[in-house]
Amino acid sequence: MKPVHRTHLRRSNNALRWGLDTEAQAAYQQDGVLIVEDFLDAQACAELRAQAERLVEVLAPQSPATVFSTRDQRHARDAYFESTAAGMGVFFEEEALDAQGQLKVPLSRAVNKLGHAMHDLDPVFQRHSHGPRWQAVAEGVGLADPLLVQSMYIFKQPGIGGEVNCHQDATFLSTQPQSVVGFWLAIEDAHQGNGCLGGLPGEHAKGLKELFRRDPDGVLRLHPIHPRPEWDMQRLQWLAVPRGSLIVFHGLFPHLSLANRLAQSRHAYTLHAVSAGTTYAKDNWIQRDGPQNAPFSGFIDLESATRG
Ligand SMILES: O=C(O)CCC(=O)C(=O)O
Repeated sequence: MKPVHRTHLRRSNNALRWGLDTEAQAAYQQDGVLIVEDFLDAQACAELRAQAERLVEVLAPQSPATVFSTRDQRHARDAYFESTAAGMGVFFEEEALDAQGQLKVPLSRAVNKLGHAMHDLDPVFQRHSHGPRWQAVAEGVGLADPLLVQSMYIFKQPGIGGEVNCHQDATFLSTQPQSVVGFWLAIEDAHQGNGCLGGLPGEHAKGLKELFRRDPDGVLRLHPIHPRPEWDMQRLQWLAVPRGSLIVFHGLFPHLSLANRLAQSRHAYTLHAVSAGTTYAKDNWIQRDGPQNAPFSGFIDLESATRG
């Protein structure tokens, strides 16, 4: 089995623009996944990490103990979860709370993730989520007109960082035609021991398995798609990457991560973008149509707007 392709962003001949070379672009089309090493430098990773830790301190006291688990859908019924579609909130690890919802571990070790609009609402996350390098990767994988829909900072805490079941991101963000792309940035070295990402190269070609959407009664539910694709788990590859690497994957790329049972965390920052040229589903859980919500930003339009 050919390992997932690894590449670096390169300057074009006139050195004005960043880009992915044609081999990397072809590998992404074939596998639905690509690793871009040295995408973000150590300083930027440290800034994101420090800001995530500050946000936990600020946001945790206002939040109900909201546990996120892809194994069940409790979070879907939770008003707090929904309020973070265009806001920011903290979600706790299942194993961090006792039956009464009290923390069993220090707060800094208890949070599963932050979500879902730090890229628009927090200045540090905003700065590191936009710019020509992001745009170059998006264009290289065929997303010329990206709109950023959500961001998550995932802590994968030492000892208790929970498992993420095999899923496709197009399940949670639907466009016609399908256009979602996931950008997964390693804030720390990620390897099999601390729960790195794993995925099934090539299996994105089999189509979508499930759709998470708002039903007419207003409730978010998972619906199976027919015919239901069967994934070949023999194709599973663990995507161990050093800090600063970006794993970019197609919305239909099946991926997962195992629990982190080591004493070492595995922080990651993820962004999901869709094409502005597609129809964004009205029953997606994230909507920005309220009068108080800013529209989705692109990787570079926000940057040019703030530069004036
Ligand atoms: O970081 C992880 O463990 C899982 C992340 C993920 O599934 C995603 O970004 O879509």
